[in-house]
Amino acid sequence: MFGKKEKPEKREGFVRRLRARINRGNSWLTYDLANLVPGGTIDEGVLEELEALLVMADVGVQTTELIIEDLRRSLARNELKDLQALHAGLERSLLGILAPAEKPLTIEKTDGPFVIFMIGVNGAGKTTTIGKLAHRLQNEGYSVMLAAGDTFRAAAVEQLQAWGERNNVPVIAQQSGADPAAVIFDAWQAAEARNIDVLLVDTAGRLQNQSGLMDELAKMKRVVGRHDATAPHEIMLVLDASQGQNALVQAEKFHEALGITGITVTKLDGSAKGGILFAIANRLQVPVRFIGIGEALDDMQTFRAREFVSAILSSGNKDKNQ
Ligand SMILES: Nc1nc2c(ncn2[C@@H]2O[C@H](COP(=O)(O)OP(=O)(O)O)[C@@H](O)[C@H]2O)c(=O)[nH]1
Ligand SMILES: [Mg+2]
Repeated sequence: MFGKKEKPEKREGFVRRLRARINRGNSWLTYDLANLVPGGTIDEGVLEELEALLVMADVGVQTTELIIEDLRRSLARNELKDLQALHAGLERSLLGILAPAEKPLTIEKTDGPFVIFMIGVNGAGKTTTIGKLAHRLQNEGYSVMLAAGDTFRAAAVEQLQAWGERNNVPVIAQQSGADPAAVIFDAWQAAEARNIDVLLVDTAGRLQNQSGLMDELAKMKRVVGRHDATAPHEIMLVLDASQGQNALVQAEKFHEALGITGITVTKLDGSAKGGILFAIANRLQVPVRFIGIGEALDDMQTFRAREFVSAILSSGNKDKNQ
């Protein structure tokens, strides 16, 4: 990485908002573990209730199984004596799943621009994430250019141009209906000519059919590879957390067709659950780069496993971890 680091004080504000926004709604994320254990004794029944809560929170059956099995082993070893021990055991288990997914995006020095494709279904937050990421990369000292590869929807190009103006970065676009591969081909040349560090490529989320979309994305990938065989350097899948298990199904399809290298999970503020992050980390084994908790520019930050686990285990305002 050749840019500057993010500022710690920004990080603190984000963690506060993450805690506040993720602990909303009627789910296990707001659930006080104490309610599970009225008598204070941890037994198989408590673990079963916890299991149901995890599944409801979109952690997914397989991943939940992993967590409960882990706790069951602790129970058998008499390590879950009280609520505090259950809390600690759950925290350790959740962290064990999420920690391997914590591999922040680093912008490597490349011959041409470092190319990032933003892919995902309509409405997942691709264009917004590009806007936030452009802002962030500029703060870190990188020069940025945007490519309007979503030529399918008429408003998509304008939306990206608005983000370009807001961040004061150039946007390469053609009229809607143009071949997105041609847009990317041109954008790469423009970025190379202007010595741009990072080229952020917006893409469409829906075509007439799924294979049409995958073919289009694969063609964009090939075309940019003609300029630079190492590009795209990152294929970032954007997933809407409120889609729950559906997000995981989408991810598997995109991964199979294109080989994703990173994930951004958006709208954790709009989801009462958030458990999908554990399913993603466990099932896909692809790094989670960023998480989004709102529409503002600084509502997206680098994913940190420990921070996330601590945020979801803190129950509302009664934060026992602090
Ligand atoms: N609450 C919330 N809304 C978001 C977040 N990220 C994106 N959005 C909103 O989701 C909607 C769709 O985003 P957009 O970037 O257009 O999705 P795209 O179709 O994938 O490009 C917009 O209204 C965004 O403002 C987030 O982290 N939290
Ligand atoms: Mg878009």
